[in-house]
Amino acid sequence: MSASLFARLAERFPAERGRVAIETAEGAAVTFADLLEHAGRITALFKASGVAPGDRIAVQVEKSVANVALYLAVLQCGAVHVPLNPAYTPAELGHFLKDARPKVLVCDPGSEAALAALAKQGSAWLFTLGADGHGSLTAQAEGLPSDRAVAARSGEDIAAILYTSGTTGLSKGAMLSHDNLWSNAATLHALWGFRPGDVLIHALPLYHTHGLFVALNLMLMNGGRILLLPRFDADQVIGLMARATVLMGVPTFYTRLLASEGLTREAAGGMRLFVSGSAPLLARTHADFEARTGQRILERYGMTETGMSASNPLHGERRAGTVGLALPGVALRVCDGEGRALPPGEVGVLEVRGPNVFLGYWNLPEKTAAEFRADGYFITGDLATIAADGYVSIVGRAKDLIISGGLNVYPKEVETALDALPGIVESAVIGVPHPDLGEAVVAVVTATGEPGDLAGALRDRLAGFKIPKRVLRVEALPRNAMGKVQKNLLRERFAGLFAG
Ligand code: MCA
Ligand code: AMP
Repeated sequence: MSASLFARLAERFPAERGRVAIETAEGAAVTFADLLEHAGRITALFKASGVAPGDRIAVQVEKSVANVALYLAVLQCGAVHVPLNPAYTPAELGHFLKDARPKVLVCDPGSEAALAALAKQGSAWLFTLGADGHGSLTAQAEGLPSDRAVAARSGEDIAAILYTSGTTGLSKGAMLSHDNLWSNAATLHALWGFRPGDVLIHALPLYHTHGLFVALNLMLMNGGRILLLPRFDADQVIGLMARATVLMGVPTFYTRLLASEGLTREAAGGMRLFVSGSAPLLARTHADFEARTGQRILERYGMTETGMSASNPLHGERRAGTVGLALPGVALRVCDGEGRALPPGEVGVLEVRGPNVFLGYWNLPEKTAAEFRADGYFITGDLATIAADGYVSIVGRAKDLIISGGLNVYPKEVETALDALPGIVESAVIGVPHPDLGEAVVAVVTATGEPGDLAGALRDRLAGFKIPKRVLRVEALPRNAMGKVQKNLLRERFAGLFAG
């Protein structure tokens, strides 16, 4: 059998294709037959447009069933899926298109006009997902017979490129192979005890690892049924719990669920699994959730470059404040700066090796080489300890990264955008504890004159989630003897900014 992720997923679809794969918030039931039919028609259109295996297809669309069919179609024709957050501005998108050089860009009808020039510049076909728009993929695919051929792929071929920001401020494309994605989904499927009849509340976006490769792939291989919500809404999710068994979310989901009075033991009674990841879950949230629902959240740890690497157990101790044990087949170690393994309990940088670890960064062989040890371990940049019994705790980050509501923000990118604004002398962007988002983006700036509405001025350059929630003006940024800005001092000084 081909190692194509599409082929492997489809092989696990229920023989009875009339079974429901996805239910939408509007109550539409989409069967596996519908999904395959839809994906087949898009495949036919892509082939007619000259898409060949290995070509990149960039996708910047809102979440929908059509988005799922599109993802499957990209895999079916052997192309490389490049999902992009719809919040990215055309300015941000320019970099991804220049780097990935996609053959096709699919966007929402509303952004067609704004992206036409970019697509043309990159010689990419521009399609829109939805009935409207000049280049409606939906309308054009509708008239075509559904193509059921699946392009043969080897396990090492690239299935997807996911952009993940870099310390230089420019995003790097993490190349994930068919084997990477399949092995991780299969491991989690077994580890978390997925079984026929499981129903997942899907409230995560479809452009990141968590919502796409963990939640979606797992449920597709389980044979459905997904309750697909366009976005996270605490009360809606609580209302659906009576009909569901599993929820996957970022910590902000859990703090928002706890903020709703509707979250009770009864409401959550039919659920068998609550998974949290993408950012640290506070031990307090863990405890509060258990007190309220009687259920212990299962926290796991992952990264775009590696998929999931560690998880608390389904059966056995789910230890709050830890991300559990290395997944079966995955090796984790904590090392000093030179890659020497440290004894249990000592803090160092977490390194990972296994079938889940990506192929490297697209177009960046040197950057890729710098992030791997000679023995194949990938250096995560997360600070961790591993206890004698194997439980891993993420205790900090060696990389200058802010995780806000489960979304990554690289300070350097925001600082570069701020520094380009008139009146700004220099800036330091930090993450500050925030009760809803975990960490909030805060900018500390020095400026000449009155800088005005800085956040507003960033709107056409940066996606909304990267825009500082607060901009604080200071006389001077604290520096060490080397002249480096001491962000730790700024973090301490402003730690209470959002308290209460
Ligand atoms: C939206 N906004 C945010 C965020 N999301 N600001 C800061 N941080 C955020 N995460 C801003 C918008 O720009 C907008 O601002 C305003 O908040 C309202 O936007 P809206 O879309 O209504 O927000 P929301 O629905 O409240 O979304 C918050 C959210 C969402 C539910 C936490 O961000 C979310 O679903 N996050 C999950 C992300 C995720 O999937 N992470 C996994 C990455 P304005 O009005 O000013 O424009 S994968 C990963 O990390 C690894 C591999 C792993 O281990 O999983
Ligand atoms: P991303 O770059 O979007 O793939 O995000 C990956 C990063 O999210 C990791 O390197 C960690 O810093 C963080 N992360 C993911 N899961 C957890 C977790 N359970 N606890 C703490 N940090 C996490």
